[in-house]
Amino acid sequence: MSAHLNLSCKSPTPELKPPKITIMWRNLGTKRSISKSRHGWWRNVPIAPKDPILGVTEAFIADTNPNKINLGVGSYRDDEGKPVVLQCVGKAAALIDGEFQSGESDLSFVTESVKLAYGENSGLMQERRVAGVPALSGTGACRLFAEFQRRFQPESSIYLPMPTWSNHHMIWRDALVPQRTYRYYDSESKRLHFAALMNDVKNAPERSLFLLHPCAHNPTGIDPSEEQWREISHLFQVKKHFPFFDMAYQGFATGDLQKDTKALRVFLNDGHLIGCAQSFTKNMGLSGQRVGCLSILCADERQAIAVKSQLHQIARAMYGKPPVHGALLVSKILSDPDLKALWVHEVKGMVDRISGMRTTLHGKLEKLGSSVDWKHIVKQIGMFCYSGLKPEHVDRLAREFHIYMTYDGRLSMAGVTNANVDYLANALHEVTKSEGASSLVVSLPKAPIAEQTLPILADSSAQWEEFFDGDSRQDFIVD
Ligand code: PGU
Repeated sequence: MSAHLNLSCKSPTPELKPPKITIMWRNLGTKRSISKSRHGWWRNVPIAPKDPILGVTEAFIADTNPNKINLGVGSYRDDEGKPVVLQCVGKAAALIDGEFQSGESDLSFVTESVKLAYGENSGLMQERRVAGVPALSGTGACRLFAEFQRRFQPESSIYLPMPTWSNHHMIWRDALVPQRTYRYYDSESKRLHFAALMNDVKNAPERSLFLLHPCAHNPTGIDPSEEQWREISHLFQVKKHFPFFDMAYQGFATGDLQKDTKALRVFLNDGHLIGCAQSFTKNMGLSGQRVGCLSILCADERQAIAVKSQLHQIARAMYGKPPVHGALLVSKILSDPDLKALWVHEVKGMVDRISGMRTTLHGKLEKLGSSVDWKHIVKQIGMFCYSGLKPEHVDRLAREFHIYMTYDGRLSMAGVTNANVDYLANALHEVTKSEGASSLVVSLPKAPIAEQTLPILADSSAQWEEFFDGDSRQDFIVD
């Protein structure tokens, strides 16, 4: 402003104003007008709702109490509550150190991942019918598939189990794929609601796409038995449905990586074409590397080439290619017999620790004389216990005991250790003292979680209650 005044003062006549105008034009960009336009662009952007899972970690980090426990996110921790670098990963890292990290590592990573999911001896690889691409972990693999679905089955919906991993709703919402749900869990018996599931599969229009958790279902910790998978697969054949398996926890259901693929084997034996998202986040402890694989089993090699080319093209416009370091680690471990044996052993170790903690926690609660029936802690499998704790319990646990979990009462058992299990058992006993034996019944969300703003530490549990009406079957469409 002062520059403008000084210069204009030098102008002897009004005709010499043009340079002054130029300067005035520059001066429009003064502090005030710049800041105004900067604020203008995104003025209408509201703060995004907290993520139901990641928001729990944020609240945990902000808590300074030394007794705090994070049972929110499903990532493995050792008995000291620390993230684990598996020995096989450390050894593989030393072996690939200095290796030229070119795009060529893709091939062996995808081949090894597909063998792990579809079976070593499956002839599918020789038949070249599997279109597989590396993906940005399990999330990225699901997102890529959702995008592929929208492009090549634009009229289709995705059927998601109710309940499911909350991000499934957001992934398919952002891909603009309409969502439907199918019943999965019976809150009263805390078991698979098999009859309802079959009913919903049967009543879905022919040629529907279903997302299935092949093992260690998140959040319920309940999987169909092999016999039930056979029945589901048979019904899928009759209805010509497409199964998309989201396998984020291979190994965590039984401790045996191969046994955990039983759902895929059943469907493959029945001749289905399938899709599969694989994640190495949990079973290799590679959370920071974002390593995953998306594969689609096609009718023949020609189809597989076309599908793969489309997957590559979709990924190219979204993020190019995933980083190769994690994929190199995984392919090294899967292709080296010694490293693979070590990995298999370490997966078993993680699963045994979690199931040991289930037994210990259950025993402690019984010892405390809890009136609540906690048997489901030991009956459920995988990383989570779908406890049945209500939002008000979750609230109290966070406020009074500094114990954090998602509002649906899901506890990540991987966060339970010998050092904190007594404290946790006491807290659980304390907040459920007034409950009767059968009172811990989960209310299932009545609408897609992604559609609503979830309270993280709600001031009143009434906000949470809005999400529930006890009706487990909800159909909804995202426009
Ligand atoms: N699919 C399911 C069923 C999952 O539970 C998860 C992770 C993923 C896919 C994504 O796997 P990434 O390999 O990590 O991309 N669910 C965890 C982790 C936290 C989160 O929401 O990302 C959980 O706590 O539910």
